[in-house]
Amino acid sequence: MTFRAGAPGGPTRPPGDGDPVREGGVATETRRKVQRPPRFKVILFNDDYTPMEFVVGILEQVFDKSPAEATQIMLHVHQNGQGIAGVYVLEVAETKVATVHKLAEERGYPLRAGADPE
Ligand code: TYC
Repeated sequence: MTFRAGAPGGPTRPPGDGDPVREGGVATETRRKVQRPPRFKVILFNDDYTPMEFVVGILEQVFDKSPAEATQIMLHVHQNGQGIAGVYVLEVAETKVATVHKLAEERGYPLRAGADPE
C-alpha cells in the first residue's frame, strides 16, 4: 500500500495526516497526535518485618527483575524508605500492586506497594 501523490519522491503522507496543502490549502500544521498512554510508577515501601529475600523474590517474579537488579532495588527501599519497582500503564500497575499485597498477605507480611503517576 502507498500514499504517494504522483510525483516520484513527492509527499508520502495519507490525506488528513498533517500536510497543510492536502488539507484544503490552509497553511496550518494540524498534526494528528499519537498519544502515549500515561504511565504509573509502582512504588514499594519499606517496613521492619518483611524479609529481604521475600522482597527480592517479589521483584524477580512480579516485576521481572534480574536477581542483581532485584537486590539493588530492595536495598534502595530498605535504606531510603521507598523505591520504584517498575513503570507501567495504569491497569498493569494496579494489577502488580494487588499481586504484591496478595502475596505478602498470604505470608503474613506487611509489605505495601502503591501506584503514582510518572
Ligand atoms: N526492611 C526490611 C528488613 O530489614 C526489608 C524490606 C525491604 C522490607 C524492602 C520491605 O519494601 C521492602 N527485613
